[in-house]
Amino acid sequence: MTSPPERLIEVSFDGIVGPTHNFAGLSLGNVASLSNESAASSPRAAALQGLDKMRAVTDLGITQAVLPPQPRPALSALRALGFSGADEDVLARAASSQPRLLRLVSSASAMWAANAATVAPSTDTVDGRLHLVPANLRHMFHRSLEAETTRDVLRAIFADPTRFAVHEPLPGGAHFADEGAANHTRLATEEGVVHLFAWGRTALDRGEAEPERYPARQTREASAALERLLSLREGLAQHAQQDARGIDAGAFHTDVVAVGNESFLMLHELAFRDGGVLLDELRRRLGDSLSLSVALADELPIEDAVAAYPFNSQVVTVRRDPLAMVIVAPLESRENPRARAFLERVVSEDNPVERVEYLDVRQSMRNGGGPACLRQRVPLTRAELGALSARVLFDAALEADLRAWVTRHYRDRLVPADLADPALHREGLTALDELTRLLALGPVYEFQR
Ligand code: SUG
Repeated sequence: MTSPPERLIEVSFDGIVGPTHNFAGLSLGNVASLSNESAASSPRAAALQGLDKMRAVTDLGITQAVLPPQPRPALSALRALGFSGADEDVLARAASSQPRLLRLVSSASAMWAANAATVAPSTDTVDGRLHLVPANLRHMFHRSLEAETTRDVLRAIFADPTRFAVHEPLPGGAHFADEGAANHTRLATEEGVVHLFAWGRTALDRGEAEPERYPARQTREASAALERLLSLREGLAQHAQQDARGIDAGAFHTDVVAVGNESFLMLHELAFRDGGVLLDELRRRLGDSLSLSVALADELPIEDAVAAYPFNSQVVTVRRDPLAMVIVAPLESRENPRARAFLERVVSEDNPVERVEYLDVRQSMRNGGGPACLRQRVPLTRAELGALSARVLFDAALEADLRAWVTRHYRDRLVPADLADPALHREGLTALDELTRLLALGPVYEFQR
């Protein structure tokens, strides 16, 4: 007789918001990013909102952890592009000749940890190790700068090679553009496990039904490569195309219009192309205990879903017996009557969802990142949890250290013109150097080597 598989503990790794958090209008197809371009930001408020969210999720009984920000402005990228001299000169030259480029290399976008990687837990893989593939984020220059540092950070945390495999980001250019877990959901019931991979366009073959107004970021070929690298056991993957109409309305990632947790999946009808066929297939594979909540466009127009982000919630399991879940949603979806009515309907239905908690992550939301964007889910066995390197698990002591650290180092107000200030760059290096010691991460950044 074989014993039942061990119950996994889902650890929520949130990206700590970086000291250059600002509104630069960088992401075509991301409505919030474009509409808030050049508004003043508050890096300090953003980072504290992130810590408040981690506290709220911890209080729900979830194991919470952190991922550090990345050094920005990324002078290494400016140097690679031919700007030379001392740090001050590199900054000054980039600021005067290509201010837009300075914005790109200054984004704190690594805060959206859902885009950091795609993960398969050890229960689902052929070699019984946890696999992580850092996302190459090739679709957008400012995000592509994250991949290598993310890999190094993940290798510092998931350091034990007998338990963890941290792969290289996918190679090449736009053909294998990968956005990480924003386009991936793991569903699990007593009857089975499905890794649902979503993609928006094809790279090698002629695609069909692709968006016209806004770009599709993830390719089908990238998702197929992820399935191979994650070393998933036979038959666990399911691939689906994002609905082009959703992308054209601003659902640049699947997690803007769909979220799943274990036996529960909530989605907008414009999340997937041929969504009905997909849901039938999921029911067939996962059985009757799979709960589905679908928002129809009549009830919740796609524009409201994109503006208020009810699907960019975290859905967390708060009790096992009987199974109970909580939706952690952004405040914006309480303020939007249709988004709120939809979430209330979900709570009222026969499914594991007990209630909704609304959180203020407005600084992140104004760049198109809700609660779900801010976290990477990593399902671990108890032994794997104990084998993490570095001090990344969020407890009262780490929380206090991080709050003090943010208050010490972060500016309260930033406008894009401040990005040229050499003092901002120095403040960032000092803060991050201190943070790596606080988190016992070792020298993960290039500037520390
Ligand atoms: O990639 N915004 C991010 C938001 C990512 C949200 N993540 C998930 N849905 N998982 C993006 O578009 C905007 C930055 C700016 O405009 O300053 C930005 O990069």
